Amino acid sequence: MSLKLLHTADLHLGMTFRNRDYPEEVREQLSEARFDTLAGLMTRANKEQCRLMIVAGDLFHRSYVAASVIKRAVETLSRFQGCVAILPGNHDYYEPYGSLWPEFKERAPEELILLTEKKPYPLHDYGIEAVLYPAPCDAKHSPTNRLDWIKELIEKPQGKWHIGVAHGAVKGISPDFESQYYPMEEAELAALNLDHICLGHTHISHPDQEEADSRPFIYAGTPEPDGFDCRHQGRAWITEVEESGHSLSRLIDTGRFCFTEVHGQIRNREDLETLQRDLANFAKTKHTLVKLKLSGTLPEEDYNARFAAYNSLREELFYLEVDDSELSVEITPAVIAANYPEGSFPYRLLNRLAEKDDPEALQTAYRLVEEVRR
Ligand SMILES: [Mn+2]
Repeated sequence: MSLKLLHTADLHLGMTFRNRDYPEEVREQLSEARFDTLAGLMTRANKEQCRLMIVAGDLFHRSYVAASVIKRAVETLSRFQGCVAILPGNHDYYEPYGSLWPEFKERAPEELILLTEKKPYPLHDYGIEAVLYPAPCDAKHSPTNRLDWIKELIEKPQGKWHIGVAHGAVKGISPDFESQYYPMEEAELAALNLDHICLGHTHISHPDQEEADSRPFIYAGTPEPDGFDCRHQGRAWITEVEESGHSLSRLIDTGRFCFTEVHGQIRNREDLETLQRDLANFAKTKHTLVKLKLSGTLPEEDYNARFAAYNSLREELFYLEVDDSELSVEITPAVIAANYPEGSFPYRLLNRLAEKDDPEALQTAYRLVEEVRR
């Protein structure tokens, strides 16, 4: 019999999304989605008949969260029919005298196992012939990882499968410029000689492919995207470890919201309309948050009406942010005459460029003139 498990991490329950100027309602829904996604993971894991679920850190966004958040997390995780092993990450790190994990433990049934100590956790009592080897975080930052105790272990306990669980940055995969996120090396992880290692921390799954065949370690990525630097649609792994120790993992889609950045090069009203249509179509299938960057030019009338176009698009999308600092009005002799006194320097300069039929130079000159005027 093989061991089938669901591997997730970085749920960040209790995240409030104050890092950006979102409307309150958007914030609430983004924050709520993280619970829905967790519930969806339970349903999926039950349907797939997984026996184990591993949360490789940052189940919570902070090491202090509201009691209601802890309560909901415990309730949701308890829906899983197997056992759930939860590692404290660097956001929800373990402090023996902190309130988070003791409160969690108090509410949790025994099928929810907290991996707070640096010791092997045999799962025989839960009917699983596996042993877990956790590297729990004990602070927000650390220049060293918590794998040492596994390296120093003289003898592993009896078990069919030996599985590591760690949270932090693997060099070359998860960015960590100041070496403060429990840095780990690929070779170091491979040398632990475990059948499989479930990692958390970076919000992007690794390897970046649908299936992973007997990798020493894999990163879960977040199951629910949390910002514009997270372009996937929410992911988790279902891993099957065979009797031989050979493992096969496949990525599953798990998220609700989708963050995307779009660059639109506009020359006329049709371009803007096409862009609007494309975005609206895209939004039909997903709850979409869009950062739209526009550049180019629009005829004066359309340029002046652009806010109405943004607003109608805003109705189609869950959230829209527009940066049109590089979009400008199309300069024509009529626009020049309306904006500058006849015979003035800008009037003469812009008209001369308009006659030369060099729209790019004309637009640049217009932008410079306007900058000086401000
Ligand atoms: Mn983290």
